[in-house]
Amino acid sequence: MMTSYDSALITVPVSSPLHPQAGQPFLKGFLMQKGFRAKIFDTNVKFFNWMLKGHEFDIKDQAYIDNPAILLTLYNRIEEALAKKACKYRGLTVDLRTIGMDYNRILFNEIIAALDDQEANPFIEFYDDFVESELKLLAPKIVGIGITFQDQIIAAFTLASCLRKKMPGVKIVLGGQMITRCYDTMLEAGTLNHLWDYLICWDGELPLLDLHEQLVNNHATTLVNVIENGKTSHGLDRGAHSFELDELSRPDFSDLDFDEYLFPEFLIPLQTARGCYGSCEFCAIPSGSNQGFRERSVEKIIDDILYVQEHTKKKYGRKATYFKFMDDTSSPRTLRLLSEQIEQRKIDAQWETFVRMEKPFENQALMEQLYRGGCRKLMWGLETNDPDILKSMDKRISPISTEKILDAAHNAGILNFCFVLIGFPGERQEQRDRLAEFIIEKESIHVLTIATFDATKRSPIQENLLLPKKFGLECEPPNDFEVRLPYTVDGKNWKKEIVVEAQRMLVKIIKERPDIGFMSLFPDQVRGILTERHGNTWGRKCLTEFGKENIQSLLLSTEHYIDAFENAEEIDLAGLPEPIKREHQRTREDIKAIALAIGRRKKYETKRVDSI
Ligand code: B12
Ligand code: SF4
Repeated sequence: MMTSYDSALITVPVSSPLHPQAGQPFLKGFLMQKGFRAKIFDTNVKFFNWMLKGHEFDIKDQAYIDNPAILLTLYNRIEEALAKKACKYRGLTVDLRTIGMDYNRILFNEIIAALDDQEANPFIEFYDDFVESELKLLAPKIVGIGITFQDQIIAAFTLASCLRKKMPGVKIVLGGQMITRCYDTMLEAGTLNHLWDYLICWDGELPLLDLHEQLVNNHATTLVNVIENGKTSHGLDRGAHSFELDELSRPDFSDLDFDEYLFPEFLIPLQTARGCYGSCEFCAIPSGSNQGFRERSVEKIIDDILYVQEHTKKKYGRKATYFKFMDDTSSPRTLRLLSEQIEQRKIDAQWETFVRMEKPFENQALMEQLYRGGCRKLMWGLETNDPDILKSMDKRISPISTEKILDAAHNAGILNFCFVLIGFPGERQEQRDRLAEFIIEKESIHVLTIATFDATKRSPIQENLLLPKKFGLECEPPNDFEVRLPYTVDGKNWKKEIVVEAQRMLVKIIKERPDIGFMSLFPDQVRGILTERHGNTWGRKCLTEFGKENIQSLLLSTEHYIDAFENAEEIDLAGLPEPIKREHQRTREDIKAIALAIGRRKKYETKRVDSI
């Protein structure tokens, strides 16, 4: 007999199909610990496998790791197969990182329109089948749907719509970063209200537990950070119900089938911390979690690793060895203690994480310790090397320290991935040129991604009313699922200018540093594992061996892209390097929104002038 469940927690497409997302295993682990029966479904990876039906890829073949060029071919073949299947739907494009649809996922009305359009929306057929053949059998009282990325929005509401038809009694709970950021506009518009019963904001563990107490055990509980559909007041407080990571015994991965992921090894998401103690002007990441920087104790992180290794050994006959800490930022102290434990206890585990350019990392001995204790890749918020811009950003790092840190990590064998940010308001061309030179010369930068400045909802620069005057920044109020707000700097469409500048900079960098260009062809998730096998300069080594032609065609298509972009021509995305392809969709969306906003403002100003 099939056991019934209290809840099903569902990851929806599209996010990376190379590994599971972290949210659901954390939520399930906590609910199980409190005595509730929850089951996770990663319908993201199931959707990718559904799209790839009929194509055979021996994804677990270790030859992929031995030879990065073969791995690259594998991912190209997968993307070709995805593109072929996507053609069956009007306006659909799907690759390993993004989805494009005929409907704008950001606008509530367009989301509603997508829910009944079988010709354009593949999720209708996909979820009809999933709900009928898998979910109904479990008879859960609650279905929780996580929406972390904008790319997941249409799939999430298609699932909700299907649940309303096929399982009308089930309570639909939405949570995750998109809900935390956009619950206000959702409530104000009400357009999607028939598709959810509860929204949960910030960390989900405690509010979801309260909801289980109420809906499953019929206990009267005060709901904090839960929005009940139909009620006019809600107990929302980012400072309350903060989840201390040590309250969790362990995240629970048992429902996931790691053989489904499009990745030769297992990549396991864990966390050493929640929140961030930085307060960079442009960044909304800290506002996505409850207040405070909260760390998991090293002892518990080690337990998580050992438990996952035991579980994978038992279930798949081989243990997981590669871990990714899905932190906003990890502290130097915890990473040091963790690496000491891994080394002393001879645990076969490698890991990567997100870090701030902080002084303790300058220390060569610390970096070597981190390497011996499993660290293979660090993702740094470099942003720029210009001291004035860093100060305006309130980044609290210095260029001198930055160089020392990158060199120390490089010398220790760790792969340095840098986030670069172009176009912070006030930035000048000569500052960008110096940054490009710095990157080209700094061989200890192995790979990077260049983003352009966004006025992000709930970032300090957007929230602080005094700052717009200082930076000449003016933003439109957020609508619908908009998290990057249309903005102008000194009345100009700054975004359009800096997007082109960022692309030019990327081309210049790739030309001078084809090793960076080569590495950027690979999905981010495989870079750390390739470092474990081939060292942190595998980009350079492979380039001489196989990559030159690849890079040349990459450069040509990139230059063509920039011309096409400037002239607003139709663009062929195949063959572009990852950072440009990824940014393309959202850039197009943003520039459209900004142009509309400027148009609206001009209309308003003309009206005012006319009336005066
Ligand atoms: C690690 C990370 C990545 C990794 C892995 C992503 C992945 N596929 O899992 C990498 C580097 C690959 C990545 C890439 C991107 N990322 Co990212 N990433 C993060 C980061 C730092 C942590 C995410 C995480 O796992 N957190 C840990 C888990 C435990 O937290 P959580 O998911 O938030 O879940 C908690 C709650 O939200 C809630 N919750 C979640 N689901 C549910 C469901 C229910 C039912 C309930 C009740 C509650 C609930 O409870 C959970 C536990 O408390 C976040 C920042 C952040 N703080 O979230 C950005 C973040 C999610 N990324 C972001 C972005 C924009 C991207 C990219 C689109 C960037 C780009 N332009 O390419 C890509 C897209 C990747 C993709 N297609 O998969 C944005 C999303 C913002 C938004 N929604 O608009 C964030 C918030 C950072 C930011 N810029 O502000 N990212
Ligand atoms: S940019 Fe990084 S360090 Fe700065 S606030 Fe955001 S997550 Fe924290």
